[in-house]
Order: sequence, then C-alpha cells, then structure tokens
Amino acid sequence: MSELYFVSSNEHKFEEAERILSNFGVNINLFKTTLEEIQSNSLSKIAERKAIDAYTKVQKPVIIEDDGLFIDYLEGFPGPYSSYVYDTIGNKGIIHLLENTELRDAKFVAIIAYCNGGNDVQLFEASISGKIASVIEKGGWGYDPIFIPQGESKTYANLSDKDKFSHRAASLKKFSDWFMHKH
Ligand code: ITT
Repeated sequence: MSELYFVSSNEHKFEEAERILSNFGVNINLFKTTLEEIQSNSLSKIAERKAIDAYTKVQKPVIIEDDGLFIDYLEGFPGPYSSYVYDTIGNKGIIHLLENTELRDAKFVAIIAYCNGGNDVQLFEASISGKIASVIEKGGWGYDPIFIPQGESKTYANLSDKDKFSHRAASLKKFSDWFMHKH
C-alpha cells in the first residue's frame, strides 16, 4: 500500500487520527505544515482546497481534515471560522457569548479530504451533536474543554473514550471504508 500523509499544523488532530486509523488497518504519517484556508461558508469547499494545497506540497497521497464547531444559538458560529475564533476569543470568549442563555446545543463537524493528484478530491463528512458546557473543564485541547457530546455528562476533555464516537472517528471510519476498498 502506498504511503499516506496526514497534512496538518495540528499534532493533536494527527495523534487522534493515527490512533483511530490504525484500528482500521490504515497507517498515516504526519506532514506538518500550515495549509491554505480559503474564506468560505462551506467546510467542504475549504477542505477541498486544503487537500489540493496539501497534495501540491507533498506530491504523495494525502488526507487533510477540516473541522467546525457549529453553535445553534449563534446561528452556527464559529463553524468554518472555528480555528480563527479559537486563536482569538478562545473557549472563554465562546462561554461569554452564551452567558445569558440555556440554549447550548451545538455540533462538531469533521470533513476528511483525500487527494492523490489533480483536482480530484474525495470528501468524507460526519458530525456529532452535543452541548456547550457552562464552565470550561480542564484538560484536552482546542474546544475539548467546552464540548459535551450527546448522551454524556462530561466534555471531550474528560472522556476516556472520545475516539469511540468523536466527529473525527466517524469521518475517518467513512474514509477508511472507502480507502481499504479502493486498494
Ligand atoms: P489544520 O492545520 O489541520 O487546519 P487546525 O487546528 O487549523 O489544523 P481546523 O481548522 O480543522 O484545524 O480546526 C478548527 C478548530 O477546531 C481548531 O481550533 C481545532 O483546534 C478545533 N478542533 C478540531 N477538532 C477538535 C477536537 O477533536 N477537539 C477539540 N478541538 C478541536
């Protein structure tokens, strides 16, 4: 099987993806770089462009992942802007925006995009519903300390089995089903 690169600036994403995919028999290597992120309301369009940019840089089969946290009360914000919002207002800012409401429903979306040359990109999308916590928990990374997946009472930061049901695991499962079948 040819080498497959996971292209990302985020090592946490890679570590989880590597662990999840190894259970499906797929091995990945990290190619650490910052990819071009176009401004768009569509995660799919962003993911597609990231995958083409990644292939241009690596010149080997690549996957990238684009995630978004969509908060109902904020009309889906930060969604496609999740990375920028995390780096600016962060979890504190999100909690502040939801200070006066009980409406805390949200979903975490992950898109895996595969490219092996040209403009041909395969997309695999999955999401998980949940809620935004009222206080920031300790541990985890990114939005882990504030996202409580449906059916759980703790955030991603304090769940030992995040991989079992995370947005990342669900989209990687779809990808690996396709990828293993293709090879
Ligand atoms: P890339 O270089 O791969 O683009 P990134 O960190 O910019 O890395 P995204 O744009 O896909 O990644 O992610 C959007 C934001 O959501 C970013 O701040 C991530 O840290 C965060 N995020 C994604 N998945 C997460 C998870 O499982 N737990 C916590 N935060 C997560």
